[in-house]
Amino acid sequence: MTNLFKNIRAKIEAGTRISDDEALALFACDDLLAVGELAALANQRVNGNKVYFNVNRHINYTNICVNRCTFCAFSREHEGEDGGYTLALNDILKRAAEASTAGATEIHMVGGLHPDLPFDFYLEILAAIKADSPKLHIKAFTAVEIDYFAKLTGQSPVEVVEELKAAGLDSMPGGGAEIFATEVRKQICPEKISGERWLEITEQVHQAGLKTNATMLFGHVEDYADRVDHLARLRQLQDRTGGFQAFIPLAFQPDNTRVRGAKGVGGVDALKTLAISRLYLDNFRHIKAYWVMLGLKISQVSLAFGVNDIDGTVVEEQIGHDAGADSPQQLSKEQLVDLIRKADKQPVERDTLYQELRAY
Ligand code: V47
Ligand code: SF4
Repeated sequence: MTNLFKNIRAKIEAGTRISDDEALALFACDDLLAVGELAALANQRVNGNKVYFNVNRHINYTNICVNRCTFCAFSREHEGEDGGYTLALNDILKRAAEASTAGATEIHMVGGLHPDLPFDFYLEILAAIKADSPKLHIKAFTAVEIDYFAKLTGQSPVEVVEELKAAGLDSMPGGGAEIFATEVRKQICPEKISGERWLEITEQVHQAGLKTNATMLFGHVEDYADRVDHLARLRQLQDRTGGFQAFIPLAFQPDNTRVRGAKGVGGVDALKTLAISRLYLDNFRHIKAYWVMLGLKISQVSLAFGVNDIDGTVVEEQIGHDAGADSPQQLSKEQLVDLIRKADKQPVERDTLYQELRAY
């Protein structure tokens, strides 16, 4: 084992990448602190002591979804079902205006695949938010929605992205990636686009000039080899496009879901997964701890395990909370700054494209 750590340290110092086998060995090893120390070293070399956060607001316009992934406690089949909803355009605009007034720089907007809403609805939302609050960056939709809109309109994903861009889309979040391996997708999201399709559409989005993030939903039915395969495919795509900004491992929340036997993610697994992501994804500058799913304490500790981004104020979150996340709904800027400072790091407020707005 010591050889493993020695070799990886030498690779970090030489700026060469770790192999799939080494990543697997790290997942299998019990020495969390040794993995974390290496990840902290790798992070320090590119990001120094800075930890980024932003002031943002999530808007989930509808939870009606034709996919019904088994891990998703958020979605409903139709409007009449208990808890089913679709926000009216005015409600969406109200939330965006409130965000803008509160100093937000970003709207993070995703939702279910609604069977009846026309593509124009989404174009209208983008254009109306931009008209009201031109300075807000709109980070919205994922490869899953792009594929759905393409089917809905008979257009290619590239044509869909161009229309969304023209209406106001500025970048895309990293959702829908889950775990790329086909066998895992069959169990947790049989209706969702394949991992290959997610990667193909994301490549086209990058080519169209939009930055995106990438996520990995972990802690359900996948094994370590599936996680490494997921990371490997992301590293390859990033080599080709450079279009990913941040990687965000999402800790699975099991309540109200239909994933059998999954117990949720422990702190050790969460920290190890974040640290290995930092070590393996040498071409991703930012590794993000999404505090909604990880909880505040693990998120804070992760800043010593290779993480350099702690997401934002969020304000209203449905997807994780419907599945039992016990984190708060929102954090103030002051709380984020305090959390980062107490981890002995320098808080830096950023915009969506990682331009530094204020260092604390
Ligand atoms: O794609 C669904 C996940 C994602 C559960 O890009 C669940 O900046 C845990 O992608 N337990 C949406 N996770 C959230 C997302 C995201 C969040 C924050 C920042 C960014 C970013 C992206 O949530 C879905 C799915 O993978 N999800 N159900 C659950 N029970
Ligand atoms: Fe629909 Fe997304 Fe939930 Fe899957 S994760 S059921 S695609 S809202």
